[in-house]
Amino acid sequence: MGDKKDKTKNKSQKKLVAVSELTTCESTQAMLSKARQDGVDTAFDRAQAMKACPIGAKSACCKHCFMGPCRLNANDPYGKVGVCGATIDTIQSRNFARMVATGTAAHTDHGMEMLKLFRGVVEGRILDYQIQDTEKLFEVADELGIATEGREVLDIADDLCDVLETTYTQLEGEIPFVKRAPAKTQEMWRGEGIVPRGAMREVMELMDRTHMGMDQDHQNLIKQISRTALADGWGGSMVATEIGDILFGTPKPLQAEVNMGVLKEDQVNIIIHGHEPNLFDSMIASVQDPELIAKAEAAGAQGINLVGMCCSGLEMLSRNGIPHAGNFMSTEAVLVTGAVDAMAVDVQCIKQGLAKVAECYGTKLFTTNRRARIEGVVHVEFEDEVPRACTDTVVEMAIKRFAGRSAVVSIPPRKDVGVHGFSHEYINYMLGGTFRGSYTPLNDNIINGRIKGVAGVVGCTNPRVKQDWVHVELVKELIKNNVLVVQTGCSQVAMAKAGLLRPEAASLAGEGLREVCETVGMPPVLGLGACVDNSRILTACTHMVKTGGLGESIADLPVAGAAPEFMSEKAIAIGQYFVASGVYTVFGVTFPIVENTKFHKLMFEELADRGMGKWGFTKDPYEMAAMMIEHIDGRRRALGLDKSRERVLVDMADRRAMEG
Ligand code: NFS
Ligand code: SF4
Repeated sequence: MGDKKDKTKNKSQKKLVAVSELTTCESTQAMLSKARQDGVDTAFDRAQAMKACPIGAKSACCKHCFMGPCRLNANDPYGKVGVCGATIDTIQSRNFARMVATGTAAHTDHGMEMLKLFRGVVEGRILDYQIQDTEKLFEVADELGIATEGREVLDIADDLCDVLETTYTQLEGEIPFVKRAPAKTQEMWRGEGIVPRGAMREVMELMDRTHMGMDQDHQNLIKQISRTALADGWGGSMVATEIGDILFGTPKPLQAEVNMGVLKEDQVNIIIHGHEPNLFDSMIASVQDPELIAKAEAAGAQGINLVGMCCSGLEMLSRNGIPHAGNFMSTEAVLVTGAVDAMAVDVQCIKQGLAKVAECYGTKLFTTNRRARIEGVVHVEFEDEVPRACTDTVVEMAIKRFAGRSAVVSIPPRKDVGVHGFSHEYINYMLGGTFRGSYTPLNDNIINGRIKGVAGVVGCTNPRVKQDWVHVELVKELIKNNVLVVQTGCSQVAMAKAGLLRPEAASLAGEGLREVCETVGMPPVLGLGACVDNSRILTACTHMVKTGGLGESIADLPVAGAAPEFMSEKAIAIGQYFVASGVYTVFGVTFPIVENTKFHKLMFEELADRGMGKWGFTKDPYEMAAMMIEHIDGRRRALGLDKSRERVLVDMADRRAMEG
């Protein structure tokens, strides 16, 4: 027995992959090595020990009823069917549908919470937050047909709440932001019958249709899948972004620091990790409270250092320049520094594994949201009406932990400065200049070929691939080929650490893109914020179409999207709303559909024939870049833009001729 145990131990130790193979983030590497020395487990090592189930990875199994669960053979997908007779196409489309339903539910639930906060502010019940961007409020209200002339801000806001609420609750009709999309894109959606009614309605119907014995035609189910995903992109996520801007301010470019070096050994370090900006905003107020600062100083600290991680970290990085310690795959590693006195989490992408790591290094970990608690972790409930009750408590506990710090503190020194906080509004302003704020210069530079096209590179990091590596190699390849890159989520943090969000990174771009970046003084890679801010990319695409010269629908644009290291169901929902909006979207890591099946063909080819985008998949960043560039070139050819690059300033008549 003893022998056997030892052998197992040796075997699992042998399995440990060099940290340099697991991540290109040097801070995370250092902390992973330290964790291993300290005998602490992280998701990186657990991923090595947990072999991904190949049947599940391909979505070839079904557990939608208890005549099963049923497993089909991904290598012979039509060789058998489930007990009920379900084919591979039924099984994998239903599984895909549920991922989209979950991802959409996550973003729309987040959006609903934002709306609840907004309403509380408007009705005067919530006093700790205010409308900070009235200009944005007016713009959005105008766009949605709410009268603004001569009316009080709060009256307009009140109407806006009612209109935006329909995004979620409406039983019939179209969600409000559908009308933001280009007319031809809307027409395509209506033709397909996939304009969302309300997100709650769509998620419910999608769940219903994936029950055993319901929709068993993947060609029919894809419609509800797309409709639900659109309720996320043009619904839940878009509302979350717009309310975020109205309440916390529309981001404008600013310099900020990213990486673990933002932690300070001689200060009380507090990390906020999650997705909803209200917790973070309240924490900003708490750490500025003179009484709490005095308490920190009395405990021997030089001050209180507030740092973000993941998506709410990105929201506050973009809006307030709050430093950011790292993306999803660094959240356990950062605790290994021993320097984190408290980490408060709210919702989404919070690994349960944090609890153990926090315990090992004496970090006080707090859950704060009633929707996301972790067994054994102290819960300090956050309430919009009295937000400081939660965040002040967290600060006090952090100070206590600082005073009694016993863990060895070892902070990787690196921090990377970059420019963050772009928005579709700012792209307007930046490229257009103050006098002609418009997308015309962007379109012109695409038409004249200096910029080949635009790529959105977004999404998670995943321990099944080398952290940050696929993101960074892909983006380098894209900008080298004159593709302007826009970023959100954990990908943006990877870029910041690689120095690609600095204007100087223009030197890595192709000649045309470099010229544009140097003229404007912008980086070749623009950070737009959190994952819900992918909606900013939809809005930017819409502006490009409406500005003219690049076709009539989003599907005509020379653009492409990618989530090269995705891990979440939210990412699947995002991918599907981009595809349904007309964007060719390539994912890495793995793809949950069996190749050489009808559903695969539908998703990877046929959707494009209906005026949508389509999916692509590869793990290799260089191949991914090539696929995206090939698509962009194809769109340029279709628009007649493949001629000479010196065709500067094309006039409207020329453009019409090209389109015709
Ligand atoms: Ni997006 Fe943000 Fe990161 Fe992925 Fe998670 S933090 S919502 S899901 S892992 S990008
Ligand atoms: Fe098997 Fe059909 Fe039940 Fe799925 S729904 S578990 S395929 S019997």
